[in-house]
Amino acid sequence: MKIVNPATEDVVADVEAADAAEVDRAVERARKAYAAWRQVSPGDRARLLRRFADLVGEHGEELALLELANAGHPIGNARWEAGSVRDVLHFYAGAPERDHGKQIPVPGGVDVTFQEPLGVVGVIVPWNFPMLIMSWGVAPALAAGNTVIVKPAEWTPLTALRLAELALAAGLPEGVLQVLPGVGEVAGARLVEHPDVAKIVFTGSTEVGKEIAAKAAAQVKRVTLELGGKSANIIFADADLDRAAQAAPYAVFDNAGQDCCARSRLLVQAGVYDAFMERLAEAVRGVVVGDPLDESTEMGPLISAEHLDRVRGFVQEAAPYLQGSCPGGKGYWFPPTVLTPDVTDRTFTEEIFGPVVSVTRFDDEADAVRIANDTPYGLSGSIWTRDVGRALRVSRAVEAGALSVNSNASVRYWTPFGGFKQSGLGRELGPDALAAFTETKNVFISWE
Ligand code: TXE
Repeated sequence: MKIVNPATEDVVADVEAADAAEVDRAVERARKAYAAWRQVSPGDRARLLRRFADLVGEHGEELALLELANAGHPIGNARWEAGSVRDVLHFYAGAPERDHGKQIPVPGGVDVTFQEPLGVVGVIVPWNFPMLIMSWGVAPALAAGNTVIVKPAEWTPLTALRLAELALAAGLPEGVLQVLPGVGEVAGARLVEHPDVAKIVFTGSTEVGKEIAAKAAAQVKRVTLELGGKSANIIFADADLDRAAQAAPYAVFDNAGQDCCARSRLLVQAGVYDAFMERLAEAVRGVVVGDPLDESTEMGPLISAEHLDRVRGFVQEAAPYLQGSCPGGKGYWFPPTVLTPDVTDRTFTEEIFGPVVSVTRFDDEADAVRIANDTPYGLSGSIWTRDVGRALRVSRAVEAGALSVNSNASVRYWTPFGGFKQSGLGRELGPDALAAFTETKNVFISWE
């Protein structure tokens, strides 16, 4: 597979794609490694994961530059992502030593619960945040005592491969963490179908997620799914309009809109619509799009020529209200774009996954909630208001898994993350993610 820098179109690597037989061999290695890994004492498992985290920290700049060259992320973002991978590994490294289980009072004996690992876990990763999303599956899965096979996206295997090398260098035994680059329909599909893979963690399109869920159901295989989104950014008339308008572009143009949490629907209360749009236009024109290596760059290119065509196709159907600027020439560039479509238009209802925001106006709180919920998705969203009661009422009413009030941010590794409705199944991150990588076993010991 030719790996291309999306900012320059240069080929930066040529990576072998694993076929189904290679997946089978990897599963066999992971199964053997599992027998030993689950016996590693909690303290030793914690120490190994901390060493892995420290190595990621020491190699942070290298990982950031690799992500930049492979996924086109601006250097500032890529550095943050490398730091976050380190932090996620540290966060879960402490878990093996705090896995306390329960002792439940019952008559006739003692009853205890154990959290047992599942076995071999397959983590199928998309191209939008390659190393970050990989760490969300890998860190809790390893901490819980599973072994892991990662299938990175076709476009972006480089940081995943480097992370696997760092895991080995940290002392994780062979076979505990493997990375198998390959084509989704071949290597990914085999991981899903393999009877010795106990669980699949998948982040990607809703379409493929549904297919994986159906195949997994046939084997009662565990799945965690993190799928698409069309999240709402709701601006009430009593909000701090300057702050809300300053933040709105970054709620959707970060990572060039290739973010499942992108607030790609902007809902503005009618009374402040004009005032807000004026501020928004200024903020959008200020978004710095360009060379990912430039420290001042805020938005890079799209991932591929195919994806650029797809995003262009959406925008061609609408007359843009406003477009920012972007470089011409080589690279898959698309400018920050604001649309004001009808709420039934495709640009308002479908995930574009590019730097495109569709704006509409609403009358009151009930109207805002109705529009926000009128979608099969339910991943994230923002509510901008100075009224605490309204913030709480609307937060409870919006059908989404990760909401923020007077903020754009969805992901903090301390807290649970995942979607309502067709945005996913299960939760990643936070303390509860460990439960998704274990089975609860109950043992009763009679004292009779
Ligand atoms: O995703 P795919 P694509 C959305 C976004 C984007 C669209 C298409 O709207 O425009 O999906 O992106 C692997 N069995 N998101 O086509 O195909 C594949 O190799 C097993 C949202 O890239 O879902 C890759 O590793 N695996 C999103 C991963 O699945 C399969 C992130 C995701 O690829 C497979 C990415 C199969 N049959 C796209 N087919 C988010 N939630 O953040 C593919 N794969």
